[in-house]
Amino acid sequence: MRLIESLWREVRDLTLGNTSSVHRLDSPPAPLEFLRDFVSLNKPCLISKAATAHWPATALWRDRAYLTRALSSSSVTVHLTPNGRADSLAPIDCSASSPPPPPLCFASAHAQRVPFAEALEMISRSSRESNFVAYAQQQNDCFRSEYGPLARDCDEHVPWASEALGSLPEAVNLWIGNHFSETSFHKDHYENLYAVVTGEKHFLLLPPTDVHRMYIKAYPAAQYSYIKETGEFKLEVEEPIKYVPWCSVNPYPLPENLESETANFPLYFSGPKPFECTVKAGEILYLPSMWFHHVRQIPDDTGLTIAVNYWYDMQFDMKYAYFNFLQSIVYQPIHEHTGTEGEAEDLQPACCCKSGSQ
Ligand SMILES: O=C(O)CCC(=O)C(=O)O
Repeated sequence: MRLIESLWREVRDLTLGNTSSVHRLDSPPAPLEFLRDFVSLNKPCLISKAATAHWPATALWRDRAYLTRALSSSSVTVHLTPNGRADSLAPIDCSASSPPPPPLCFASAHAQRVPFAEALEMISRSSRESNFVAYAQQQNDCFRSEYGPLARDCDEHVPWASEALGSLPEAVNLWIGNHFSETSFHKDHYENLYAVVTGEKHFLLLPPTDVHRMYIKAYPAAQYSYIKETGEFKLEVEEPIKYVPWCSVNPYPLPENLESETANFPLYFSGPKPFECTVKAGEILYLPSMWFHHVRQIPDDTGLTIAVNYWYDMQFDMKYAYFNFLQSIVYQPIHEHTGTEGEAEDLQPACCCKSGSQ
């Protein structure tokens, strides 16, 4: 068994389990249980609707009239992209039609602050036919600032998590999207309590020990700008060039790209299946720090998926140091670059250090 593959298996055998499902809890855990069985093991869990049964939001936020009334004098930030993939890889030059494929960049969405009612309209209008997809996904504690009037509809923090982690959340964010908004694979340096309020979110999860399966590479940072008059997007690489380390894997390639994607990213496509978790309205996912996650959403009959997440500071402890060390090791099975099947190369120290959020 190759060295890194045996690490992936061992982590599943010892802690995470060998199925692709996430451990479910019927009621919120006691703080000690949460700390002992999940946080210290860096293991996700999904907590049933009992976790948010007392939140007014679970009933009120299905009503758009309520939301627009509550936020009638608020303006909020929406992120616009041509395809719903904000903070994601995109071809630098979309006009190139023949091989080889154009190089990729890390594209940030066009961010725009608009009155809440307009934001909701833009999100609802987002479709394959519209010329943009809008996603409210500002990650700067926006729930307590831009969406302040809604804060009373949810808990200010997750009490059993705050007690277990010994702190209050560093940031609380609100997410409003529809079918077309998608978040690409990445990881965060936070303990994340992710509550879906309306609709559903589908998470693909990989533990930090599977880092090599994500093919993290440095991509030039680029920025979309949306030109309202023409309804077109411009994607420009930032000057001076700045590199962002980002995961290269798209877990849902188009059928015509499946062969090339599986050939380019064999460690992802032929390794253990990622953990999969659909978080339904009212449920809370504990997404441990440094886990890679990819997120899609299924709106409810009002056409929206709304979620609130609580980011708690993680401990920069020995586990963090081990994961960083693991990530710094270059690992590529020989057949990836010689075309021959066979044993993986020995682990080699990386020749350069990666930096940034990945
Ligand atoms: O809901 C999403 O689209 C992404 C959530 C996420 O990446 C996070 O909470 O860290």
